[in-house]
Amino acid sequence: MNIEYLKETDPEIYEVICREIAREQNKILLIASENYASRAVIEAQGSVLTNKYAEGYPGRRYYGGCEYADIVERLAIERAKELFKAEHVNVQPHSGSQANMAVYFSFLKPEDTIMGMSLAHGGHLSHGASVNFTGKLYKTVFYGVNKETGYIDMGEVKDLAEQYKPKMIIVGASAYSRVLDFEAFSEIAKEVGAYILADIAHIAGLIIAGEHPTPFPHVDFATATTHKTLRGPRGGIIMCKAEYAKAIDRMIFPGIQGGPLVHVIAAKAVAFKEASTQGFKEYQKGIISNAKRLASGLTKHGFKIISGGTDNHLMLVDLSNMNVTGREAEESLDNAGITVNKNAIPYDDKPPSITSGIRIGAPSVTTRGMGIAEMDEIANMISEVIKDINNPSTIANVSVMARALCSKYPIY
Ligand code: DSN
Repeated sequence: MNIEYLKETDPEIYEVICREIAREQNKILLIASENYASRAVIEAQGSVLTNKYAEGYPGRRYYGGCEYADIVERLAIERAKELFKAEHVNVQPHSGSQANMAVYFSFLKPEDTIMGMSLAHGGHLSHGASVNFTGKLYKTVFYGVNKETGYIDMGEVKDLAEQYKPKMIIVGASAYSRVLDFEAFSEIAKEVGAYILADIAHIAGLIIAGEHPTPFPHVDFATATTHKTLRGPRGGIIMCKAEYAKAIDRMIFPGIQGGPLVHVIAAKAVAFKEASTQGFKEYQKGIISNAKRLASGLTKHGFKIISGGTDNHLMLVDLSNMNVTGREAEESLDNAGITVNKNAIPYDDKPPSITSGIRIGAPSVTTRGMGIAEMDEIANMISEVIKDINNPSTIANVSVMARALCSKYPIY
């Protein structure tokens, strides 16, 4: 990465970025929501478009000099519409949470009831968690996963919807390894007269590639982030039916945001172009086969995977039978050169700062070209660390192996 001007101007930040590049290169990154954006995405995001104010929408701006911002945003919108087969797209949300906020604020009033997946079972903060604005503004009802199977219990979803009559049902997750049945959710929403929002932040790339069912035409709205399986810049996006377009656009600007981040929108457009290629489809297939292989490798080593495996890019590992907490595992694995995040498992008896599990995802290792054989190596390394978690020499040995593996797969 060429950041030579920065070296002259701000050696401290330059140094930190160099160290971050080395961290990303030298560790096996298994955080399910992260990825390595392409150089082209990073170049667009690092461009002079950051200088431009462009409040409004293409052709209807509140500043002069927006002719190139207009081209950028129109390209991003058209590419996203094509990829997701969506009637309308807004590419301005700065994040997934703001995308969700715009949907809620457009169609709900405070005290309305929303129903989402429980954060403790793999849902997301912005789907009604009590510590989030959604939990403070709205009444909330949560569905979860079945204790025995680890799958979402659609019978429970239906019963809760009938009982609480939510105004909006949210289908989406941050730590659920199975297929989301958008059609079944939408049937339930129709039956109780609820709007339906699909939050596809984690699985956007899989959906584009046809590796997960698409939410459209079943849902009213879909929100996503662009930096997870989609592999673009950090940011958000809203897709919706044409009838909701005006309300959504007005809520993003001027409702909850000011000037769009034109440089990020340019990088989103680049990512959408990359996502339209056959190579991207193969990449998404690779993510799933790597995730499945990691899950089966860990299972062979005696680890319990919630729901018994994965259909997507991630898995939740229950460490209770290993007598190790998620926090201990996260720390020791990172010291061994393998970065994961501690994660509550469904029905966890430990607090979120400790947890009984870790979440593992395959997008980043797949981006750098690793395949089945490497997944087996990684499963072995994880097993060695967790089973000998108090032994510094095991951690040191694994960190040498992790670094050697990473050196075969440069990220940039
Ligand atoms: N924080 C993200 C994740 O890690 O899944 C979701 O927004």
